[in-house]
Amino acid sequence: MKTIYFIVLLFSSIIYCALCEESENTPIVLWHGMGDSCCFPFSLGGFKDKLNETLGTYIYSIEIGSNVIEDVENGFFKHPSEQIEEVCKTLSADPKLANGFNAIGFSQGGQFLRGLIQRCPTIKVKSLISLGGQHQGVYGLPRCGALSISLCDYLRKLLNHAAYIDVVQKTLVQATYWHDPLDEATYKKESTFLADINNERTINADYIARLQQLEHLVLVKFDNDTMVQPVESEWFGFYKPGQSVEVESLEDSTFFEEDRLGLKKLVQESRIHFLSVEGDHLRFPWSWFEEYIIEIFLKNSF
Ligand SMILES: *[C@@H]1O[C@H](CO)[C@@H](O)[C@H](O)[C@H]1NC(C)=O
Ligand SMILES: CC(=O)N[C@H]1CO[C@H](CO)[C@@H](O)[C@@H]1O
Repeated sequence: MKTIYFIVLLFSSIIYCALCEESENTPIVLWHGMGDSCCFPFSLGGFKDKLNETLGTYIYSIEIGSNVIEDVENGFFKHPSEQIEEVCKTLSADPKLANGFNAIGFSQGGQFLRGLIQRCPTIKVKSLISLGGQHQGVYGLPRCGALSISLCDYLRKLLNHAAYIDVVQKTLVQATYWHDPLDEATYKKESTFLADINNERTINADYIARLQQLEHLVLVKFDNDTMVQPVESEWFGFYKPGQSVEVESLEDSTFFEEDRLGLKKLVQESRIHFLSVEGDHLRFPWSWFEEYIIEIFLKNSF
């Protein structure tokens, strides 16, 4: 009897260890926000090291261009579609990512990663974590990252008056997700990035299929965000059309009702998660990130 018990114990520990090996944590790809870069030690560089320490897995932080200066500039001036194309090639060629990865987007990096998932068939993303991403765009840029207040002001005025002019759409990244609720028709027609990845003009069935392959879509909203207007965009909500005061949630929107992006399925299957955290744009305590993101979405348990 004792021997059988011992053998069972031995077997279960062998099985246990086999699972142990398999439960190595999934690699992670990071996409930084506006005014930031892949690798500043005080922001994503440090974040990457901390993640690596905690999870012991491969972390790749996306860099657009050949150095951090170009990387920051490209966050303002290189069209998201070009950025996505470049990133699609880089990630598809990385053998360490071939079995799939989790993706974490910071601010505009959130909607760019979503665009990447929808457009790049040669990568496999398990879950997308969007930290303050603007999935219905912005109608206001009260503060804009590393730029000075006066430059931000200029940017905002420019966007308010000229966001949908061809040359601005082509040269200013933030114009490509400028969403004017007073003129939805022009936004849908002229936005060269957001209106496309949100299927506002036509329904691209590939976009829907690829988004629906995600295990989880995690949307994090910063309750006291002073950079994003309206902040509900971080949860796929936006202003009700025709005005810029009242906001509506994703589930109350026509966009959801028409199911333009196939999000109903993700909602029904509880694969879309609306998380909020107190604090300004991208200001979250590491302890919060560990408890609500790492433990739940980034650790492979069995
Ligand atoms: C942040 O926003 C929440 C929800 O709107 C509010 O309850 C809280 O008091 C705010 N915190 C700060 C520090 O402003
Ligand atoms: C940048 C990076 O991903 N570095 C390391 C993270 O941790 C693993 C395992 O400890 C290393 O193999 C990576 O090179």
